[in-house]
Amino acid sequence: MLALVMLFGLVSALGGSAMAADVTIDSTNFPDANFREFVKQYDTNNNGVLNTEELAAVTTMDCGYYNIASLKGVEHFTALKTFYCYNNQLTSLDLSSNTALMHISCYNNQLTSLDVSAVPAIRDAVVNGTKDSSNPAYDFY
Ligand SMILES: [Ca+2]
Repeated sequence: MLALVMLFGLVSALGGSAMAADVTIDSTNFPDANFREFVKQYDTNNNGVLNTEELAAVTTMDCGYYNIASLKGVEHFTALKTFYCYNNQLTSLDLSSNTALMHISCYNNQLTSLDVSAVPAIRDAVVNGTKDSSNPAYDFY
Protein backbone atom coordinates (compact mmCIF):
# COMPACT_ATOMS: atom_id res chain seq x y z
CA MET A 1 0.00 0.00 0.00
CA LEU A 2 2.85 2.35 0.86
CA ALA A 3 4.51 1.57 -2.47
CA LEU A 4 1.28 2.37 -4.26
CA VAL A 5 1.00 5.70 -2.47
CA MET A 6 4.59 6.53 -3.33
CA LEU A 7 4.03 5.59 -6.95
CA PHE A 8 0.94 7.76 -7.09
CA GLY A 9 2.91 10.62 -5.60
CA LEU A 10 5.60 10.23 -8.21
CA VAL A 11 3.06 10.25 -11.05
CA SER A 12 1.47 13.38 -9.58
CA ALA A 13 4.83 15.10 -9.39
CA LEU A 14 5.59 14.27 -13.01
CA GLY A 15 2.16 15.49 -14.04
CA GLY A 16 2.80 18.75 -12.23
CA SER A 17 6.08 19.40 -13.98
CA ALA A 18 4.49 18.62 -17.35
CA MET A 19 2.08 21.52 -16.85
CA ALA A 20 4.89 24.03 -17.33
CA ALA A 21 2.62 26.38 -19.24
CA ASP A 22 0.78 27.36 -16.07
CA VAL A 23 2.46 30.43 -14.61
CA THR A 24 1.81 31.44 -11.03
CA ILE A 25 1.63 35.19 -10.55
CA ASP A 26 4.33 35.51 -7.89
CA SER A 27 7.64 37.27 -7.28
CA THR A 28 9.59 34.40 -8.83
CA ASN A 29 7.87 34.56 -12.20
CA PHE A 30 7.25 38.32 -12.13
CA PRO A 31 9.96 39.93 -9.92
CA ASP A 32 8.84 43.49 -10.67
CA ALA A 33 5.94 44.38 -8.35
CA ASN A 34 4.37 46.80 -10.83
CA PHE A 35 4.48 44.36 -13.73
CA ARG A 36 3.22 41.59 -11.43
CA GLU A 37 0.24 43.76 -10.51
CA PHE A 38 -0.30 44.64 -14.17
CA VAL A 39 -0.52 41.03 -15.40
CA LYS A 40 -3.25 40.17 -12.89
CA GLN A 41 -5.78 41.58 -15.36
CA TYR A 42 -5.08 38.55 -17.60
CA ASP A 43 -5.95 36.10 -14.81
CA THR A 44 -9.55 35.98 -15.96
CA ASN A 45 -10.68 33.33 -13.49
CA ASN A 46 -8.83 35.03 -10.61
CA ASN A 47 -7.01 31.95 -9.34
CA GLY A 48 -3.55 33.55 -9.17
CA VAL A 49 -2.29 31.43 -12.07
CA LEU A 50 -2.04 32.24 -15.76
CA ASN A 51 -2.94 29.04 -17.56
CA THR A 52 -2.36 28.18 -21.22
CA GLU A 53 -5.71 29.59 -22.33
CA GLU A 54 -5.31 32.83 -20.41
CA LEU A 55 -1.81 33.37 -21.81
CA ALA A 56 -2.86 32.51 -25.37
CA ALA A 57 -5.64 35.11 -25.21
CA VAL A 58 -3.17 37.98 -24.76
CA THR A 59 -2.19 39.22 -28.21
CA THR A 60 -1.85 42.90 -27.28
CA MET A 61 -0.24 44.32 -24.16
CA ASP A 62 0.16 47.98 -23.29
CA CYS A 63 2.07 48.49 -20.05
CA GLY A 64 3.29 52.02 -20.76
CA TYR A 65 3.57 54.37 -17.75
CA TYR A 66 3.57 51.66 -15.07
CA ASN A 67 7.02 52.44 -13.61
CA ILE A 68 8.23 48.94 -14.48
CA ALA A 69 11.95 48.20 -14.08
CA SER A 70 11.90 44.57 -15.23
CA LEU A 71 9.63 42.79 -17.68
CA LYS A 72 10.80 39.38 -16.52
CA GLY A 73 7.79 37.14 -17.07
CA VAL A 74 6.74 38.62 -20.40
CA GLU A 75 8.34 35.58 -22.04
CA HIS A 76 5.29 33.55 -21.00
CA PHE A 77 3.05 35.65 -23.24
CA THR A 78 4.06 33.88 -26.42
CA ALA A 79 0.92 34.92 -28.36
CA LEU A 80 1.78 38.63 -28.15
CA LYS A 81 1.61 40.40 -31.50
CA THR A 82 1.65 43.98 -30.25
CA PHE A 83 3.64 45.02 -27.21
CA TYR A 84 3.90 48.53 -25.81
CA CYS A 85 6.16 49.16 -22.83
CA TYR A 86 7.17 52.80 -23.39
CA ASN A 87 7.78 55.22 -20.51
CA ASN A 88 9.03 52.75 -17.93
CA GLN A 89 12.37 52.16 -16.16
CA LEU A 90 13.60 49.25 -18.27
CA THR A 91 17.35 48.71 -18.58
CA SER A 92 17.00 45.46 -20.53
CA LEU A 93 14.33 43.76 -22.57
CA ASP A 94 14.40 40.13 -23.66
CA LEU A 95 11.74 39.35 -26.26
CA SER A 96 13.40 36.21 -27.59
CA SER A 97 10.43 34.05 -26.48
CA ASN A 98 7.78 36.36 -27.92
CA THR A 99 8.23 35.11 -31.45
CA ALA A 100 4.79 36.20 -32.73
CA LEU A 101 5.54 39.89 -32.14
CA MET A 102 4.92 42.26 -35.02
CA HIS A 103 4.89 45.65 -33.29
CA ILE A 104 7.02 46.85 -30.41
CA SER A 105 7.13 50.27 -28.85
CA CYS A 106 9.62 50.68 -26.01
CA TYR A 107 10.84 54.27 -26.16
CA ASN A 108 11.55 56.35 -23.03
CA ASN A 109 13.27 53.62 -21.08
CA GLN A 110 16.94 53.16 -20.20
CA LEU A 111 17.53 50.52 -22.83
CA THR A 112 20.95 50.40 -24.42
CA SER A 113 20.14 47.63 -26.84
CA LEU A 114 17.24 45.64 -28.20
CA ASP A 115 17.83 42.29 -29.81
CA VAL A 116 14.87 41.19 -31.91
CA SER A 117 16.78 38.68 -34.01
CA ALA A 118 14.58 35.91 -32.55
CA VAL A 119 11.39 37.70 -33.63
CA PRO A 120 11.01 36.92 -37.33
CA ALA A 121 7.58 38.52 -37.80
CA ILE A 122 8.62 41.92 -36.48
CA ARG A 123 7.45 44.73 -38.72
CA ASP A 124 8.14 47.80 -36.68
CA ALA A 125 9.88 48.64 -33.46
CA VAL A 126 9.91 52.07 -31.90
CA VAL A 127 12.96 52.39 -29.71
CA ASN A 128 15.07 55.28 -28.55
CA GLY A 129 18.80 55.34 -28.39
CA THR A 130 19.17 51.88 -29.81
CA LYS A 131 19.49 50.28 -33.16
CA ASP A 132 19.32 46.66 -34.13
CA SER A 133 21.35 46.22 -37.26
CA SER A 134 19.37 43.14 -38.28
CA ASN A 135 16.61 45.37 -39.62
CA PRO A 136 17.40 48.97 -40.59
CA ALA A 137 13.72 49.70 -41.30
CA TYR A 138 12.79 50.26 -37.65
CA ASP A 139 11.82 53.65 -36.37
CA PHE A 140 14.13 55.19 -33.81
CA TYR A 141 13.31 58.18 -31.69
CA1 LIG B 1 -6.14 31.97 -13.98
